[in-house]
Amino acid sequence: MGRTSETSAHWGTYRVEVSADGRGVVAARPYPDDPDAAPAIGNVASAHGHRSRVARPAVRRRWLERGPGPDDRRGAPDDEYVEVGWDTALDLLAGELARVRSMFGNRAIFGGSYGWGSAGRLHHAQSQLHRFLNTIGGYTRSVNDYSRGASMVLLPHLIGAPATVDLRGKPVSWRDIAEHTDLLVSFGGLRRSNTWVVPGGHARHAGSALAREAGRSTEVVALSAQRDDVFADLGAEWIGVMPATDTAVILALIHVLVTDGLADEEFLATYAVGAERVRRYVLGDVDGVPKTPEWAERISRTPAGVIRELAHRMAAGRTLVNVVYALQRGERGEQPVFAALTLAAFLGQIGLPGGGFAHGFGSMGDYGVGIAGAPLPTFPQGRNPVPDFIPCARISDLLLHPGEEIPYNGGRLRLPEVRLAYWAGGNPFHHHQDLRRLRRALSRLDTFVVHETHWTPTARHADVVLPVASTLERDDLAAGAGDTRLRAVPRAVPPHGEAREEFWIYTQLAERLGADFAEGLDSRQWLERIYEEWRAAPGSPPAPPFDEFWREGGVALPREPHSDRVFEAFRADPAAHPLGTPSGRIELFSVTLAGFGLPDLGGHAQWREPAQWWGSPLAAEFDLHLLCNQPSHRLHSQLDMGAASQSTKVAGREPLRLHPADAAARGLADGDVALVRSAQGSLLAGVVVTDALLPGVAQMHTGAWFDPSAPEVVDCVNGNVNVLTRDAGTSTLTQATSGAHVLVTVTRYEGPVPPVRAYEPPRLGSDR
Ligand SMILES: Nc1nc2c(c(=O)[nH]1)N[C@H]1C(S)=C(S)[C@@H](COP(=O)(O)OP(=O)(O)OC[C@H]3O[C@@H](n4cnc5c(=O)[nH]c(N)nc54)[C@H](O)[C@@H]3O)O[C@H]1N2
Ligand SMILES: Nc1nc2c(c(=O)[nH]1)N[C@H]1C(S)=C(S)[C@@H](COP(=O)(O)OP(=O)(O)OC[C@H]3O[C@@H](n4cnc5c(=O)[nH]c(N)nc54)[C@H](O)[C@@H]3O)O[C@H]1N2
Ligand SMILES: [Mo]
Repeated sequence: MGRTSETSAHWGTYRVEVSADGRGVVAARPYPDDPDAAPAIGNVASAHGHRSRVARPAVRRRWLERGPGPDDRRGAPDDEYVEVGWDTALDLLAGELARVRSMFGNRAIFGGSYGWGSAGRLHHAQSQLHRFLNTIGGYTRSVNDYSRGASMVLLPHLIGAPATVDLRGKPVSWRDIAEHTDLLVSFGGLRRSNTWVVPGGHARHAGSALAREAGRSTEVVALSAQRDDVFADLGAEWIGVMPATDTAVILALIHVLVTDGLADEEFLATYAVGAERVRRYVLGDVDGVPKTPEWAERISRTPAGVIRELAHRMAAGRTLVNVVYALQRGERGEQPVFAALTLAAFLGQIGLPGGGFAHGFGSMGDYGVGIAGAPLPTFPQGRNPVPDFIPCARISDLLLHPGEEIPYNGGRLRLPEVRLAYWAGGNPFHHHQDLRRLRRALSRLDTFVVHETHWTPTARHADVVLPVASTLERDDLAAGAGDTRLRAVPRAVPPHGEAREEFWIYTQLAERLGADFAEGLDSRQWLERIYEEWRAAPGSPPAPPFDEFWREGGVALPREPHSDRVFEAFRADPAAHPLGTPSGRIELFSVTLAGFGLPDLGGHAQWREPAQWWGSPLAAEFDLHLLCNQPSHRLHSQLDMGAASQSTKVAGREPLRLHPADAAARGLADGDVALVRSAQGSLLAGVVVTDALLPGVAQMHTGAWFDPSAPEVVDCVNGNVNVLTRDAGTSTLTQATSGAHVLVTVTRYEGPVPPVRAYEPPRLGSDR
């Protein structure tokens, strides 16, 4: 029996058991006192030394032999890599960075590198990459995220930037709900499995116990196309709504409040602008269409009587309106957020304890835990002198349309000409939409560089792949926002094969390029430095010197509740504490947004038909609405080859859930292989029949590794939903991802079923 070692991931804090020789990971086990440990821990041991680990630096043979340049064979299943020594790899890469910089300037390097990487304050993959690129003159960056990209751009116009930050960082807490809230209405389910994940990880999973506690005193209603979308033990009431149609239901709720005299006129007059415009719109004065519950039923299939009754219940007591992130991750995804905020304003409870508007319950594990949290140690990134950027979900547009302009947030962005993309800590073949289009986009690059622990599909599209040490193979510090403990995360085992810390890689590259990345310190010294700088900073809690902290395994963080909330101060005195909007109030009609004159978003919340919904012309051919949401047994695509993730697979690939009527109509039963097609692409999936879905709705999790090894059959044999989704911005305002859903058609797959090859490394040759 070997040692055990404490570690931290985005899916929690747990213990790994090291093999007797000290090199391998035998088991990973949750702490017995973790009230809701994540099943994803069960992926760690099997994935750690898996054959899909990148063991040595590798260069694509075609790039090595032909030099940098566009190549439409990037990612071809039979593409060969040449394993090289570190010196060769670093010389080649430094030479290529120097070439791109001198010929095209630093803006030709795309270093946005979106992705979650792993938990850890020092070895944070993006911070490390950004710091390195800044030391050599900067890079084209990306802004916003795939999680809440539409809301991040929309909400500052409606409530101002500080209140937008609060909505994520200082929301109404589960305790506030337990104490004050009569009714919690959530658009989108409160999924327990989503709360297993917290950016940076938490010492223990506190959220679900708090949710359960709240569920004892507060009525919970969830509107979703899936009945099992809510904590099973929350006793929530389910209201079915077809995907992407919530806005219609919300407008009808406002309609009832207005027509039945339930709107809080005083709140609207004091704290909001534009209520009159909304009123005229919902009454139909503007377009001749009153937004009645009957109108909403025709769009959403939610019964009119249910909507009417819900409006009355919401007005009867303290009500909190929650919107999960997924609702805005679709075309016209701003509208449900805009409409729900408007609804909360008509109810008049924004800024009251347990009332108002929330945007994150059921989406992230730290949401509503209610601890303010101290500042955390960070690795400084330096300054990026390059002004160019894209909203992160416009990556394919960037590479396919250099020099062109795209509309964004009321202005226009010119897309720079990028020659080299450098990715560390993300998996665009997991996160991006329309993977066929992404492949075309990546083929335009001169050079694609990827740092990875595993041969992900993204690594398999890269020209230079550098193997990096995983969390278990390096010393780090970890904590998430609102955490109770800053933890030491000691290295459990030595790096796999020839993998190295990214810190070392950037130090070496910077040296070759005449830049200074490390300031003369090694990574252990930097760990101590960021800890000591944090400890000395004003606002940090009392903490021991580094050596003692490391020996103890961590230090407690204060458990203060949130204070100085923007909405509370605003409610108490709107003149003294105006919101950061042009009017200083909640803008239910925004003159700014209206003034942008955008074709797909106006000054107030509106029902705008998205491209992907059951009523669209496209639905004549693609007759099922597929929800593509977060996986329960992994984080995104991470460790998909691990035991827990693999235990969820059906017929050896990602499951597709279908309503019994939809399955029967297609001759499908549990365990069958289905062919799923959209206007964008096709995949194979394993069938699960369940009455937890509305008829006409299907569901698959994101995160199965893209497997293009049988192109004559489908685009992905392993069931990666992003071959199906459409790469269209949420709107010309926000330009965020619209990956949450897509219209599809499903049939029985009759041919011989191709094997899944996603977790095999590519063909590897050697220069030795
Ligand atoms: N259709 C659809 N698509 C979606 C979504 C959806 O709902 N539907 N959700 C979107 C959302 S919200 C998000 S946040 C994104 C997530 O997208 P990503 O964050 O890109 O997904 P991950 O699988 O977490 O990718 C992280 C990668 O980093 C690697 N990694 C881990 N540690 C390290 C490290 O220390 N260094 C380096 N270099 N690499 C490391 C992992 O092996 C993994 O490949 O997906 C988005 N995509
Ligand atoms: N276990 C686990 N937890 C995770 C993650 C993970 O990969 N694994 N990823 C994390 C990340 S990065 C993020 S951003 C969050 C995302 O958090 P969310 O966006 O909240 O998560 P999803 O599971 O994509 O969607 C939640 C639910 O919304 C419902 N839904 C989708 N579209 C609609 C709609 O149009 N109307 C209604 N009413 N409901 C709809 C779906 O039924 C879905 O189950 O999750 C985080 N939590
Ligand atoms: Mo996310």
